[in-house]
Amino acid sequence: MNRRRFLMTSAAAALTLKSFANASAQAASGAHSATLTLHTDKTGFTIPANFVGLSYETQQLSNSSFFSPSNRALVTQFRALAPHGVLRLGGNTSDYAFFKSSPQATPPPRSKRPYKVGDPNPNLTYDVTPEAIRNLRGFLDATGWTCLYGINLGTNTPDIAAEEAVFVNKTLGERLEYFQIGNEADRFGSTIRDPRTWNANTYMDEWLKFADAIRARVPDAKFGLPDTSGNPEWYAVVVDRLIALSNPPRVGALTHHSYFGGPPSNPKVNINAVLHPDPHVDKLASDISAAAARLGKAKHRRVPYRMTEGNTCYRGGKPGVSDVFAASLWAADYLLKLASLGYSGANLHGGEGKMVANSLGGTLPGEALMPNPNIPHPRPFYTPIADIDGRYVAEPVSFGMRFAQRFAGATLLELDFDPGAVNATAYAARLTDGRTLVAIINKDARNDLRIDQPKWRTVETLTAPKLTSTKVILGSAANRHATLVPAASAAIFEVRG
Ligand code: BDP
Repeated sequence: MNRRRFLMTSAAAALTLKSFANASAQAASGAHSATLTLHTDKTGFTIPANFVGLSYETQQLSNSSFFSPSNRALVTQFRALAPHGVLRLGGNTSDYAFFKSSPQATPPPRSKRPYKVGDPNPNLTYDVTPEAIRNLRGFLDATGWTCLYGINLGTNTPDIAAEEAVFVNKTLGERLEYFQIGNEADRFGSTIRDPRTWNANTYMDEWLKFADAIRARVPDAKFGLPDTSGNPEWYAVVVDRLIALSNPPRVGALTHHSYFGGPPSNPKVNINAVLHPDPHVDKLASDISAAAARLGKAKHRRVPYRMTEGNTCYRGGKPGVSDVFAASLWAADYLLKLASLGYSGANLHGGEGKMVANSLGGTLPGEALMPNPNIPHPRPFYTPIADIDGRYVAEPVSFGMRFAQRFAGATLLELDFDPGAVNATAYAARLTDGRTLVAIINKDARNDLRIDQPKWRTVETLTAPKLTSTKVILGSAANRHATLVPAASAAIFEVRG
């Protein structure tokens, strides 16, 4: 009995699966062999059923028929993405929203501040009406999704915030996961607050005033915070402050955002870079998981952490990177990586071009990089669901999300994966029905990856003619043998035998 056979048949938990292609076969086929050891007895995190999520600007609510059950084509897109996802409302525009509780209600006065390129126009204002919230409830019911609801901290009052929270809580009911107050407040020092005094502590002073006003009227209210752009010092301060309170607000999750890079003009945001491992992802995970563990220890319960807004390239995405097949592979890998790092979910940002443009001062700077910005294209470039000529279109990013969605509800299994020189990643998990899946994402532009698992069955493949293709094929390839994951493609296998 050779070593491979012994390990596969032994009662020992580790199931070692080694490829057998030899060097000459490699040279002939151009494929490199991977070594994969699956530890079926070593479980990792269980991926929540509602792991996959989308993030939209709060200003989407200014059009009360957008998130509405009558917007059937959008309902269909959401359902195709995930049967139980999480819709997060926030973004830069959330700090300019006005909850218009009655036709007579008027927004609070605002202090004047200069316009700053890349941030919302200081005069941006729009109404969120009770009708928009009622329609949002219908939309969530129709999709099976729940909501993280962002409330304006930047240009609001605690009283109006509480008024809104009462209505949202009552209307969304069990479809509301938690509130968030303020979007990327760690950046307020360069936008809507005085940089000389703004810091994590002054943020918490303000945040607690809002949270307390809300709790006074919605005693069970739960909150996600600090929803920063990723500044680690803020989690630490926020957790210190929460631990010090005798009667702290309920925390639904610690949250942060993360974009691979940006802005679109940055040459470092390119296909090759987005497909390579990003140490920033691990750093953010270690910071937020440490903060969540510290808060959890003080509260004697597990505190979830969630990546509530992110994508390939901030400032609306980059043409040729955010809107092509490379972004599918990026999304598939990024979501499964976050799941393996214990995140409770991830919301990729998008929505209507006008709303995301408003979040950036009125334009999508990526359009300046297009040879012809008049040809139809997703606006913003990174959006998972685009509105192109009045039709909702599933964009490349959303196919990566659908790929990762296959793992929703599953428990991750430890695996040692050595793809050699090939730029590939692998994730394994046991589904609730007992089946074991392995996802292999070959992000290498040139090299095929040989896996040679004749007993495994391919259940899904994510492919496209080229990394720059805008059309993506997510195929269910049931029963195909698992021998190869070609360059620039991904596959999910069911482990058998
Ligand atoms: C985030 C903002 C969001 C923007 C996005 C972007 O929260 O409103 O749309 O960046 O720059 O930081 O694309």
